[in-house]
Amino acid sequence: PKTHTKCRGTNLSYPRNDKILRFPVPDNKVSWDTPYTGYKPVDYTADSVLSGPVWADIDVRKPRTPQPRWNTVDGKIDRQSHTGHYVIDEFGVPRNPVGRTGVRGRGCLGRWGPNHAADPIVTRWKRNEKFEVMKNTSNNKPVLQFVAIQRRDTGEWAIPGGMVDPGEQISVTLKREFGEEALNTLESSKDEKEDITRKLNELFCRGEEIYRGYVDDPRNTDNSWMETVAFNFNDDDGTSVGKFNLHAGDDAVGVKWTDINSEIKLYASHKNFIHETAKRLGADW
Ligand code: RP5
Ligand code: MG
Ligand code: MG
Repeated sequence: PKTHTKCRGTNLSYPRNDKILRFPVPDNKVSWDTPYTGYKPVDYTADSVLSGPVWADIDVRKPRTPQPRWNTVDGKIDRQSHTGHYVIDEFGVPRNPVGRTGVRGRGCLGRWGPNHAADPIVTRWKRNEKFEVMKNTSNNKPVLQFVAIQRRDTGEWAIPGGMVDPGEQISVTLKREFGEEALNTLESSKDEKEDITRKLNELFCRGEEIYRGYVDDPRNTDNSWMETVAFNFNDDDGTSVGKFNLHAGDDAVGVKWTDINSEIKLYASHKNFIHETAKRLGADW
């Protein structure tokens, strides 16, 4: 993307900490190529990150700290960006490839540089009581629905995506996060889990890649940002996902089949991924 909007703004507070306000970055000052004299982003890394959980890096800006291997696979951690080679800035940390955000440090993200996620876009055609596919009467295009979750952190509706664990295959992350957030597998019994795994394997074996790259996520900073790989799994004849019992789990507080159209409001840049999915499947928008 050429710019981002959800991770900058005047008087915009940082997620999960409303005391941290982003330094304003006007549209024409996003690019690092444009000088911005007086640019003083706040330096913020959340306590939850500084306390050293397994999913976070150490503060590499401290002197005599071993440095990660940027722009490559560093042990099990993928520090490559889908956007290409990123720059290491004057503080020795990665620079956001899209531009300024008004915050430096890591905010509440664990990794310096790209933080990799995967987004499963699970879709079906909207059907009436007679199981007929419903159409938008003005253009005769079929209406698509997708499984959306409501995020605990911002309350916004979103694709049930999540972070790729170090060394984890994307295909595994997609299934795992869908299971955790939309089917609550973290709290289901062993039998239920086996049943869900079987059905998920069926549906998730045929997916279409929709997007791979930077996400305009409200947590992004000048030095840490979200990237994702989004895949669409469409239950074309309505016989597979329809059987699932949706049940919000983990960081999701709600889950539902959501009609897709241009009015939809979603977290981060998820609307773009949903639009792309609708286009590919020839659905109403
Ligand atoms: C977004 O954050 C990604 O597109 C993905 O949906 C999500 C991953 O973060 P968590 O859901 O784990 O917070 O940028
Ligand atoms: Mg999750
Ligand atoms: Mg998630």
